[in-house]
Amino acid sequence: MKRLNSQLQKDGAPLELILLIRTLLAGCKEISFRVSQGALAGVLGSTLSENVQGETQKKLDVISNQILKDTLKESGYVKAISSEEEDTVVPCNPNGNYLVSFDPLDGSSNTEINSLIGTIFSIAHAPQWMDADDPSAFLQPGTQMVAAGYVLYGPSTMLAMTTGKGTHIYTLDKTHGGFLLTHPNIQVPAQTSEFAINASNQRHWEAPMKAYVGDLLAGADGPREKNFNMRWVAAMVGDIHRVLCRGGIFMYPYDNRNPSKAGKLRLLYEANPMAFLMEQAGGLANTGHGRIMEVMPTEIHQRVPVLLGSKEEVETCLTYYADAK
Ligand code: FDP
Repeated sequence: MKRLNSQLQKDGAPLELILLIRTLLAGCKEISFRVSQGALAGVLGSTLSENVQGETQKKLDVISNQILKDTLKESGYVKAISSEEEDTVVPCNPNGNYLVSFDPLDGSSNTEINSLIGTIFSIAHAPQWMDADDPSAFLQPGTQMVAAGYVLYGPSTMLAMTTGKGTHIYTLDKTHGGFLLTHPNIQVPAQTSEFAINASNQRHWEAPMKAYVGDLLAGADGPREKNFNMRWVAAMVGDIHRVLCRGGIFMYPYDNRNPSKAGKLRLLYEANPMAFLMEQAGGLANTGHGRIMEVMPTEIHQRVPVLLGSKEEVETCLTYYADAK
């Protein structure tokens, strides 16, 4: 079975990017180990890393953030980091060539119920003109990403990643510690009869989303003339993994609970990396008003509405937005 390294080489990734990805994944393997300790993670600690010893009472999302920060800072490849867990950017090596953005532990409320969680990341080139502590360097549209992916900490630990040459899924072989290519070049089915949304927010949605989901729920008796099934892991990384593997549409739309927030999910740490994976697997990723990867960020913690998944289903959803104009 092919290893990560040879697939990255086959996809033409430059050596320094490969080394950076391997460094990042070394941190994720340690997170995987700590996550697997579950409730014991705060009690037993780990023998894997010195740098977080003594901090084992912290929550797993804080520990995960620290692991990734330490690992990437030491690598020398990274000029700056932006993390969902940090108020502002973390400067690293002033001569580093890359910027890394991540959500260290997505769906962290699932840690309490031993359910799916994961790390989501993206990598872009560091502009030469920037200072390492300058957040504006991160304000690039998603089209500038050179790699993106997630590591899912589930019954097995899996990596979904793209460097722009298709989306590949790997499984961590814990016997030798490497990621093996188990699902090369996956393709999201264009059609689906499965959708994912937190329907408890229905009364807060905009009219097009209410109409679209209303028609899905009407099933074979409504205008869609077929029944749909609903799934909600409540960790984006788990829901997107399902959509990548067997199709579906995932939505966290704009809602009017807090009009100052454009959505719940973060552009840099969640929406953009998932959009890149989805598009590389033949799916679509949109805000309802345009392609996610073309959104020009105005600040690093920006939120966006997210509609992504099976191509034809996303297109159908978008017709409701177009009709509302
Ligand atoms: P969480 O707050 O648990 O980290 O990142 C936000 C996120 O999880 C997503 O992973 C998930 O899809 C969404 O929030 C779930 O939100 P709701 O609790 O509103 O359903």
